[in-house]
Amino acid sequence: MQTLGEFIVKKEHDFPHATGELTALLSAIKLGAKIINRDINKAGLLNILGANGVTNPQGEAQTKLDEFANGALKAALEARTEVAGIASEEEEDVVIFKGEKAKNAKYVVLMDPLDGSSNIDVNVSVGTIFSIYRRTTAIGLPITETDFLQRGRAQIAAGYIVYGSSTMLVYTTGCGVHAFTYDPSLGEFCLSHEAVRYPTQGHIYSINEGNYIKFPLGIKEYIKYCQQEDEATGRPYSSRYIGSLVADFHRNLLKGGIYMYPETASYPQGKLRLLYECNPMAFLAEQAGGKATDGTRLILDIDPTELHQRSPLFIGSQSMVEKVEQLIAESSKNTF
Ligand code: AHM
Ligand code: MG
Repeated sequence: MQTLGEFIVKKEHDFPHATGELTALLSAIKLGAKIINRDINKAGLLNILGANGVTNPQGEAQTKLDEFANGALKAALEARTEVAGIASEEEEDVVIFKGEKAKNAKYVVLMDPLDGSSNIDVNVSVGTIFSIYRRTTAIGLPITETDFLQRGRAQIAAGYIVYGSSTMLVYTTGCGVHAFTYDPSLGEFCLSHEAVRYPTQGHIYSINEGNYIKFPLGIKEYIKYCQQEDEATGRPYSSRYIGSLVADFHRNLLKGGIYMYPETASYPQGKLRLLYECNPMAFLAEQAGGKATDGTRLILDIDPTELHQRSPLFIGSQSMVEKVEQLIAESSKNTF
């Protein structure tokens, strides 16, 4: 059995100039994940379910657990010398850590501390998403928001923790995707899936079909395509939608499938956030042989302009993403 810590150190030895800083940073995320895992597992007993009466920067109701998870991860990262600052779905502005060590720290971290948190009150899987970049401001100077507004392609590492029937941490540093299952009796994440790849042919599509009427024509056509019978591609595909990006992505990664959150009349730019939801998942998808686009552009090639920028997302098995792209290209986009 190999623990996450041992695995990361072993991988670090593959890079001759590695300093161990990224390893230490990933350990901080691991610690934050363990704390979040501990508390969401007994959320119903701790009076930490439900809303906290605050709205987050996107105007969405924040839950007590959103606030708690944000605090836990932020504290774990701030305690380290490797992180200059963070950006979070739950924070209006970037948080620039104070002190000399932060001024000299190499990395910035973007995160969605508790994705799908509206599911937690009913005991459905939720997740934490993280994305790590090297700072762009020179070492020794205070970082600014610009350090966070980098293309997804520049990510050094990204991953998620899914708090499901078991808790798993899945990450990439650009050398494949590796998954670790949490063993609560040991308090350790242990390697369970090395070098994960999407199956060649997926059979699952995940989308909130309640929004069907508001979808662009290309998406409606793709849904029809998924439902048509065809032996060669194994259609009709199964429809599976949890409403937790991390959990839907995770299932589709292991079984083969596509997750879609297109632009709709209610969300003209899509619902998901480019920097701390789409980019990290896109990095993982590409590393697992899949694809992630906003319908026309690769997610990882989009130049961000705002911290909480939204984007449509089509992510999963390559052939499925390419099919939806084809149907989007063939149809007019302005037919809500
Ligand atoms: P959140 O970060 O506020 O939880 O929102 C993101 C979530 C995703 O996890 C999920 O896939 C999507 O929103 C569900 O949205 P909808 O309820 O509109 O289908
Ligand atoms: Mg989210």
